[in-house]
Amino acid sequence: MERTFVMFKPDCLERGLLGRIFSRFEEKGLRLVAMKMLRVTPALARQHYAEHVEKPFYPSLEEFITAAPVVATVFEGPEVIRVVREMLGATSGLKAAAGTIRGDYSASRQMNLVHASDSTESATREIGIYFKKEDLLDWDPSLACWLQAPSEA
Ligand code: FUP
Repeated sequence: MERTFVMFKPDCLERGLLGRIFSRFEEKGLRLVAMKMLRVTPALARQHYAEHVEKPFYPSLEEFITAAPVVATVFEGPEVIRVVREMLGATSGLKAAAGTIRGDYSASRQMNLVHASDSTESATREIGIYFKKEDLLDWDPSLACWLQAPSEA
């Protein structure tokens, strides 16, 4: 089992798409293990996007990500890091394939609705930025036995 950090960005909440997009994660059968609503501060944005802070697009990215609340979550499942990245599609909504979240709902490179970790290292780092260990809940949904065979878990 893997865990990944998934953040529903300000455009998702401002556009009233949180429920619709969140339901895709539920319908896929991914297990929610942590969730909170917060406002990203400029300091938190610099920490989250550390690799981008020096890039020309960063000031605009920081303005966007701090402009309204976000919903930060952690999902668990087999190969969940790759699975969620494929559900999101390419970074730009203009390039993301139809059928992906960004392909279906975003027409922007910056306002692409949802962030998800791209590797085990970034998942560990990002989960650690937003959540304490005790915020991550171990639980076993009753329907889990209809989502994967025991040998797959
Ligand atoms: P992703 O991993 O798909 O979230 O994309 P990146 O880590 O490459 O970029 C992080 C965020 O920066 C993206 F969500 C969108 C934003 N971005 C821009 O606003 N302009 C750019 O030219 C590239 C990325």
